Amino acid sequence: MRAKYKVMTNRTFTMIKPDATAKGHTGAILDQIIKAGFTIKAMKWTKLTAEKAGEFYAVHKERSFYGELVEFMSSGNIVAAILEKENAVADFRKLIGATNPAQAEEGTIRKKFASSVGENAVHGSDSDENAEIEGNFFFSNLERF
Ligand code: FUP
Repeated sequence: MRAKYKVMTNRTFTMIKPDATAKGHTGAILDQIIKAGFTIKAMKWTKLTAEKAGEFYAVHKERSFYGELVEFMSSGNIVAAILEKENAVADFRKLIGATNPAQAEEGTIRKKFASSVGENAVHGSDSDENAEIEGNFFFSNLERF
């Protein structure tokens, strides 16, 4: 494989979701992310249209919760960010905890700040490939440092 096609393994992508921004948890969540050793490479405070939320979660199009997910993700402000750390994808998934906060480990971001499986405070990429795709969805090359 030539170097230019190599997907970076030290970056992930996150969103602080509308439930968490509305409840005023943005600062506390960012603080926990930074204290866990992640460096912010790109970040923006924004809001998804239903169309853009649908596009981001297109992989879930056939799932029963897709409509609700799109409605929720376009219901308020989000913070989108690219994060860097060694083993970023796996370490970040560990930091945020299980999709369903009821099953998330004590101390994880979802355990502390999420209220349900649908409104679960944060997103974290599930692979290096998706981290790259999702980061590109929100950020141009001029917006990452
Ligand atoms: P995760 O990777 O932990 O964010 O979880 P998934 O990719 O499986 O799901 C993406 C989003 O779909 C979740 F964050 C919330 C929503 N979802 C539901 O609303 N209900 C479910 O049963 C599963 C996921």
